[in-house]
Amino acid sequence: MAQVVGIEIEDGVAVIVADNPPVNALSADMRNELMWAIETAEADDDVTAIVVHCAGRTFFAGADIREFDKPPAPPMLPDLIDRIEASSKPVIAALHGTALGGGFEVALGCHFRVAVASAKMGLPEVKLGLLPGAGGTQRLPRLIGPQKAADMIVSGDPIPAGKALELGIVDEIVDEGSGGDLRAAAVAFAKKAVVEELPIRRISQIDDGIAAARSDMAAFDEHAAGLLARKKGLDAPRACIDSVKNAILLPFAEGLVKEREFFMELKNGVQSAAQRHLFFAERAAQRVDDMPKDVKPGKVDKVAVIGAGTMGGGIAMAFANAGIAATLIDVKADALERGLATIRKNYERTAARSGKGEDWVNERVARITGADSLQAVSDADLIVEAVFEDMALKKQIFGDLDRLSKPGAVLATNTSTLDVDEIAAATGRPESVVGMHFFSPANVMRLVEVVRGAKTGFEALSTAIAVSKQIGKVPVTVGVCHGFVGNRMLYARTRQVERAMLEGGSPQAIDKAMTDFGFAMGPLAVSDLAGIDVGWRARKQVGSTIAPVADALAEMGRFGQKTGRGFYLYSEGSRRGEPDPDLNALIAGIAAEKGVTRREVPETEIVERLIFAMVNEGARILEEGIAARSSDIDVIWVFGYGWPVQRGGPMFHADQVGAGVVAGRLSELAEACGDETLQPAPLLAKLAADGGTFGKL
Ligand code: T1G
Repeated sequence: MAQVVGIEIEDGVAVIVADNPPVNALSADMRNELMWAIETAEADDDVTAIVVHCAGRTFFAGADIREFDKPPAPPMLPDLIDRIEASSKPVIAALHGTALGGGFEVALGCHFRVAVASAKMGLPEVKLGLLPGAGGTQRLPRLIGPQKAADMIVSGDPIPAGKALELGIVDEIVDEGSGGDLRAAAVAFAKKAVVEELPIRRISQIDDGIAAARSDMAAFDEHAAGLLARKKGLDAPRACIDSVKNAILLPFAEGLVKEREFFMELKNGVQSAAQRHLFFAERAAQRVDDMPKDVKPGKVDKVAVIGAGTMGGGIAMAFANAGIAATLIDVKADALERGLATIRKNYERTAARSGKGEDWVNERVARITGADSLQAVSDADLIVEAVFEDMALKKQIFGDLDRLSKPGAVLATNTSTLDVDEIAAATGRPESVVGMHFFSPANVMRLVEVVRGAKTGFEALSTAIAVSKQIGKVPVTVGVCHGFVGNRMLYARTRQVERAMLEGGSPQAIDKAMTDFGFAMGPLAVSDLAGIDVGWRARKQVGSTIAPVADALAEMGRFGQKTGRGFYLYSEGSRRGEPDPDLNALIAGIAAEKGVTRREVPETEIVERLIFAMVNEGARILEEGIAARSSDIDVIWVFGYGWPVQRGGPMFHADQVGAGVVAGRLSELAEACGDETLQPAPLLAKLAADGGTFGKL
């Protein structure tokens, strides 16, 4: 039996110490040995109380997600937790790090909980397409009330120890700042429980919190409806609510059985498989396979951002939010002033929404300094160029940066499509040049495409990845091509959106097809939101003609929400677009010019053309080595473009549909629509022929 659990006796207190790096996941071995430990401690007459403690950086961070696709191995976690709770001797959980999921459920099975102030705890299962499956939906409502429990379980977000103390989840907080030692505090608490004969508190037997709720189910249902309002298309949140409701209405044992049924149904469903895939894909995406082990990222204490426009301002905020001092540079004084004013307005809006005060706004704003000269880059460890998409301008700026920035500084460009190698060639230090493609709004969207140029050095690459993580982003390393990965696939989709419109699909039918698929917004509504002119300018840079309708609208000054008219009409102050009866005639006119025959385009065909065209482009991207793994493409589309998490990403989705089906439909559509770009890419055709999957490449 692998030794992941030990027992150390201190003055009659059995300290059970678990040690299973990196996060003390509750693997089968761990569960086995914890069961042995609790039974051994309880059977030992010299033991008067028990502490459950974890070595390393965190208390149990949950069940071992890697085990979910294997046959279940006893003891099952709910049984272990029931055994802990049944102990006749007081059991104290000593919490540090992130007590999450099954780890938090173990803590709830203990009779008392002591935590360091920096500890966090929660039930993130919903983010894996699951629900707490080891009693969490039955114990937490009994401890803090069903509505507060539902908030934690449906959001999946952890809470700090202080909040847990307020809620009555934690009994004592240990202040490490004053040298408090968690283990010693937990042992002391255990001794106190014995000396003062504290009644052993088994949460499964607490009823008053839910008895009150039982008499007003309407209140719970109303609260639940509010929690589910923004969870359209997701199975797990609904199951979370139903299971919490069972805690109110059913005896504990029955509620536990139902919880297990919900858990197994979700675990075996495609939505959880998709979200578990993304959990590991997000982590894999941060690995660069050929990065030498001894390469260390550079420290980034100071960032300079060039260009005070929407992107530059958002990028400066992203660094400031993580406590990194940022200098926002714009040689045009009015642009700089506007940019800084926008940043302040953004923080004021956030403060108003979250109840933070003026001091918080001023403290954030103070982290961003304005400057009107490139000289201001001289002491920056990282410079992010975020001017508009003009190659000549970017090359000129990088030539200046070469002269003005300090040795070893990382020179990053936020270009969304242009050739990073060409930009690097404008400097004498191409090894320091890398792309860091942020997504608008840059202070919100988590994706950063880290673009590795042919000459980008490992130090610069490692620094860009590490600092992206440091500011809470999800970095994915990609290669150089027009549009890198995300935008290149977006162009493939845009081409099909436009062709579907010319052939007869209305903007609202196309958007509905995508929102029915699971996107929060359809592509045309997104265009109106971001500004049709943004794509129009980028296409003009490269002479692209894939979007004749969008280009026609832009040339008419119909940029979308910002001008009140785009693909939809927006009444004053409204962000909700209404169909424009004149648009159909405009589209029909362009179709006639291009000799396109109009027809009814079924929703299924719209979905297949848009999604399979993206998959096809993803296959080409993999063939060319622009993305290192198919799961990187999934991460890019989920974190950069809002691909529905319950569908795991374009390549995961293609694997669910089957390469043969995708390739077959693409061939048919290429024929029927006379569009050669829809012919299956060689890699896709090969997977179709071999019965392979992108995930197993
Ligand atoms: N199982 C297996 N591996 C895990 C894991 C887990 N629960 N959590 C992390 N890892 C791996 C991760 O893949 C990475 O591996 C390494 O640990 C470091 O993780 C019954 C059913 C704890 C906040 O959802 O949120 O309990 O890449 O890079 O940034 O009701 O990991 O090095 O090979 O993320 O410091 C519920 C998931 C499970 C927590 C640490 N628990 N983990 O973040 O490190 S379901 C969770 C996290 C459950 C019960 C249900 C984070 C972290 P590698 P990392 P980090």
